[in-house]
Amino acid sequence: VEASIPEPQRKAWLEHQTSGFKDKDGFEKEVVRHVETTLARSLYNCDEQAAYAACSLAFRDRLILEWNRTQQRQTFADSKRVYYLSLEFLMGRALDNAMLNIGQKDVAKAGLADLGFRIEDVIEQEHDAALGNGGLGRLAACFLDSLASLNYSAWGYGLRYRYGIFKQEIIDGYQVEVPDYWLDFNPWEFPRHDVTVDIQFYGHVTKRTDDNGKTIATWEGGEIVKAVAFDVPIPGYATPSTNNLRLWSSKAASGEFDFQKFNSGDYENSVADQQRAETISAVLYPNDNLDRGKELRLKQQYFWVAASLYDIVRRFKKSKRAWKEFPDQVAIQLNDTHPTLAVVELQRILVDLEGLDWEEAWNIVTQTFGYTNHTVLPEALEKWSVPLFQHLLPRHLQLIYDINLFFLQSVERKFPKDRDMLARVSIIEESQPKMVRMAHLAIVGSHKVNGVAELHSDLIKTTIFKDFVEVFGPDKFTNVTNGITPRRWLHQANPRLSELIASKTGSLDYLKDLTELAKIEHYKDDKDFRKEWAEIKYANKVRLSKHIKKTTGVDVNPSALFDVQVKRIHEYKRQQMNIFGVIHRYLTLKAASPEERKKFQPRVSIFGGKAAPGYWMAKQIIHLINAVGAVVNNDKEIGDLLKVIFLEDYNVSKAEMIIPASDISEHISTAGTEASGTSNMKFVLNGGLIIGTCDGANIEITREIGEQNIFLFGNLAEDVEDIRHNHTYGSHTVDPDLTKVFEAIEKGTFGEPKDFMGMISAVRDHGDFYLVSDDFHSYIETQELVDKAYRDQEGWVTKSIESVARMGFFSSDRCINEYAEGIWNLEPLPIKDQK
Ligand code: 8GP
Repeated sequence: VEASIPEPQRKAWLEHQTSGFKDKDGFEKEVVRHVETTLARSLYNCDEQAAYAACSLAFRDRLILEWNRTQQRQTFADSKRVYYLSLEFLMGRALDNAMLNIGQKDVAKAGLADLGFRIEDVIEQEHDAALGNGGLGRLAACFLDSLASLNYSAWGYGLRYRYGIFKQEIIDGYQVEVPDYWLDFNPWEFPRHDVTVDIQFYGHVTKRTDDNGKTIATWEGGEIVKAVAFDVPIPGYATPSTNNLRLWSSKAASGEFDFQKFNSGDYENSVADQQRAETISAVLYPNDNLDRGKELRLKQQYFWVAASLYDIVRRFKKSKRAWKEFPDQVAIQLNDTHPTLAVVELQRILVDLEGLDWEEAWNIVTQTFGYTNHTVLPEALEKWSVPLFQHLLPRHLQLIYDINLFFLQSVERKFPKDRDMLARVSIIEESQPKMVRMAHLAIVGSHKVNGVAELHSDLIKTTIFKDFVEVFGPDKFTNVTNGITPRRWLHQANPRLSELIASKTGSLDYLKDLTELAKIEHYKDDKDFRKEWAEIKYANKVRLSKHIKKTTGVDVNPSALFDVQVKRIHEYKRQQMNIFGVIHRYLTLKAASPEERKKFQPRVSIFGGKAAPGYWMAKQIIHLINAVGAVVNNDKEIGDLLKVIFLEDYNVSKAEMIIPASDISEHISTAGTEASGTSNMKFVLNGGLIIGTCDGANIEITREIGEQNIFLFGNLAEDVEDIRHNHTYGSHTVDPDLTKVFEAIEKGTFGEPKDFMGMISAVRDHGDFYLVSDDFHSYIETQELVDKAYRDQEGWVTKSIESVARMGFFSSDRCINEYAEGIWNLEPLPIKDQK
């Protein structure tokens, strides 16, 4: 089978393996069978798309067998499961991942070659599954990979959006959004038309008293929408474990269309119900770190949460256990506040439908849930208006009021007469209209609350959730620093580097235990190793250069320093500071003599990322980057010394190509604003260095890899508040170098100045909330240090190797094990129990 599967997993896996392809001939046979029968085409008429389809179907067949076995094994074991509820799963492509995790990419490569295809071209045919915005959604995807790889019993629950995150086109330097219709051909999902749940909305509540004097609430009337399950297999790496991701799709409960209306000639309205129902799961909201409070979004949340809980409860009830055992069998993790209604829904099921006492039910609920917070940005904290709740989910609003009442009573006992405290922690904000604060509900309804990096977890305890630390005590709040799966982000994205590392660590075992990377540090002075290390980076840069040429028409020199910032466009992430820095560099180059210019380190500044369609400032930033590129890239005097590239439609599969090609990447958020960041980990794992602020996981990365291997700059989180205060009430002068940048823009160097005035006046006239000017000088200076360090190529390679060697901590496996132990109380399910 595969030499690349680590021992002893390989042994265990082989023992049980009945589902892999015997050899390349076995694989080819299956591909041909699918081409000829499933696809009904002949081999002579098989293009790359058809080869992709057949290859995926062949691998899918293998996955299904293990998937069924895993589900059986988990059911028979009857042990605890974790359910990861996330409104976003940014999965990217599945085929390459499936081949590698099953351990048969070599077989597929050889087989496809026999059939006349290059495996890379076949992989390229797949459309990304892009059911997420950014870091939060990709984290959920990395977690699924780790949960399966570590043999945990786990299910993901999400929504099957018909349209994922939009495709971004850049037209005349502006972002244009195009719908992402990704379901045309998707072999990785299985519709379960037999697994459906009726979900209720609107209606009213009646209350009556039963014979024992107990109040019984009944939610009646309103509208029913059907949730249909679609299952996606999640293969673990080097293990037969294949977990399930269940995505819900919405459908009209009343069937396809209204025959009565149709027959009476009212054609349009005959399908109206169906269309309205299908709207619920139609589209992913394209905002990252922003809450807009739209009714349809709340509908999505309840639809998904209610269907998932119905499923979870149904599974539990089959075991015939007592309700008090529920938290021993079920852990539910809330990925941010989006699924917080699950807290209320479970209480409703237990009290209204199952007849449990309030107290008993509430104990079960709070022991079941854990809540992960991913941001402290106030504009991202979810709030829903009470009137909207009342209209859409009348019974849930009542339950929230009851939950709040009991909670506030307990607070009052602890802090008698502290009315301010009560107002601050209340789940209901006493505004006009009143609002339900979802984060408060999530904290009250969970037994653990975690942040995603040390600094972030400290910040939530001292800022947004400070009062809750006093109410519940500090132990309820914990930290689990984010991680990334090394399977996708090293082995898949950078196969040559992965092999080189394996040649020194002895095997690919390090992909299962990333701390094994430490072994490569012994080779950091080995000449051949260093040479190959540098060659791999160069080859990755050549590949990216070709992509740049193909998509933008710009020639870049792969020997230049590649400086990359790819992530969602957001003021707090400060792409504006980066492009201002690029302009500063351009002005400096222009002012230099031809002789002086020769001393400059050539650079390619590469940007990528989507702006939320309604985020005007983010779109302006994209426009400026493109406008600067248009000038700089065509300036003959500058030539290769500076190029500015905006890569369109940044997504997971593009990240897999871009990240391994970076020399330096930018993680330059205003200190205290980026909860963790995860691409910082991906870049370093691929041998790129980073320039960054003391924010999120950058701090822990520094601690692991050493200060000499990272370029840190800028103000610290603890000083940000005072600096902002000074901007407003003290004297605020713009940094002189930045002023020159603004002057150049205002002179029209990059086109119509008024197109960019929003960005300038945010800094100059509106308090510079993100401290762009305050950090600018230290940013520019640190960039000069980067240039200098890069000119010492040998020193650079040493930094690169040392950094990779010390990245073991940032595997999502470590992270998942921490959740399992500290929050879910969950053990892996040993494979030997299989059968
Ligand atoms: C993101 C954080 O911005 C990022 O730093 C972190 O690495 C990532 O989550 C994974 O933890 N947060 C969000 O995307 C976010 O909070 N989104 C909306 C829920 C507000």
